[in-house]
Amino acid sequence: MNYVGLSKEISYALRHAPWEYELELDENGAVDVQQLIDSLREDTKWQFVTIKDILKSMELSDKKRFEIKDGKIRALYGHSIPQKLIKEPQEPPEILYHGTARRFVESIMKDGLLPRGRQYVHLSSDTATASIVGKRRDSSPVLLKIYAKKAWDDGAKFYYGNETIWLADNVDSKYIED
Ligand code: HQG
Repeated sequence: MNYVGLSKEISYALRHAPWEYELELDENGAVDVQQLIDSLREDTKWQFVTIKDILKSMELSDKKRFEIKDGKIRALYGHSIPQKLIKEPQEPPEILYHGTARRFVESIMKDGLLPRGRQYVHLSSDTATASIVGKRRDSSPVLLKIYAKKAWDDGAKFYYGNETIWLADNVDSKYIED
């Protein structure tokens, strides 16, 4: 079983294109695991996929991308679907980080962090995670320091993703340090 491939396909289905899988996400972005399995099985590549394979791919994964609860599975972050998911704002840590490419920094320091293709801006709780995120786009990424608690105190909304990822609607450049 190609566990990385399975994780990528589930990410695509739950974050970006549930309709391609005839899945309807609830207001939290969750769907019955069995429905997801039935849908994946229509593809010969995943015709024998089981819940055990999904659990194994989550266990082997470098990141905590999904959560399974009460028979339902959801992506914890990364969504681009038009349906805005319900998330409860939560007070963030004092400082968060954002790893990005050098070529984006000027624009970010001017316009702030914008969600771009996704529903939320993605922030990291530690520099190691931010560095991994940034390296997807630049071999020497820039780690921006985000004064998250200050932004929260001023009314900006933050949302918990997982132990290392926080989400925000956007981040004004006055809370960002290059
Ligand atoms: C940039 C992966 C110019 C921003 C990762 C980023 C993460 C701006 C890019 C998760 C900008 C958007 C999300 C502005 C933001 N001007 N550039 N004003 N505002 N940007 O992929 O945070 O492996 O949507 O810096 O690890 O890179 O898929 O966001 O470079 O956790 O599970 O616009 O996706 O997780 O890129 O990554 P993305 P991201 P997975």
